[in-house]
Amino acid sequence: MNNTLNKFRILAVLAAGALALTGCSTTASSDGDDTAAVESAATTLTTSDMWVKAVDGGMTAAFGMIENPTDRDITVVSVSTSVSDMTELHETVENDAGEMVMRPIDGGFVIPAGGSLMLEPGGNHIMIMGVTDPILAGDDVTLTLTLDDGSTLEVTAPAKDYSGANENYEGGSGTNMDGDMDGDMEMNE
Ligand SMILES: [Cu+2]
Repeated sequence: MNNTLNKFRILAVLAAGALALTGCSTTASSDGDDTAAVESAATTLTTSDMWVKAVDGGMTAAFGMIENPTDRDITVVSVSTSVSDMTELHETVENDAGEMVMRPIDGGFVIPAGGSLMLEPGGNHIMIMGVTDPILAGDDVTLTLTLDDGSTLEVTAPAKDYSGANENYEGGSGTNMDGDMDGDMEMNE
């Protein structure tokens, strides 16, 4: 009987603890001057070495490092930019023919808890399409990352000249997406 009683006491303590936690977070989010307020994902993620490939028009991409120091995964669900209203989150995968192709990634970019995600040519990247005004090396491009908790993170990414990052779009059969690409942005290599 003693054992049963102890078990009950432990459960009661655990339940009280859970209630205390719930109460605490409720207070934090409804009480603006609570210094222990829950932080949004946007205030905890850090980015470094963000850049955009300079381009005359058409398609380009943004790259860089995103780090997540928190103890939970954070997902980038979408990105908007100052240079286009057409963006996608892309991964690069090998297709059935053994070619590396890029395509929208299911579920967005997951930045693992305590880890990082590298966006780089030939890998994951932020695809920017339908660029109408030239993006020149040295221009600052604003990227706004929307995260899975609804918070947004604004990042400034300078443009630079880069001759790579000419991946084929999956299912594109080698044709230009908008017929408006110059020689620097051929889809076929
Ligand atoms: Cu892409």
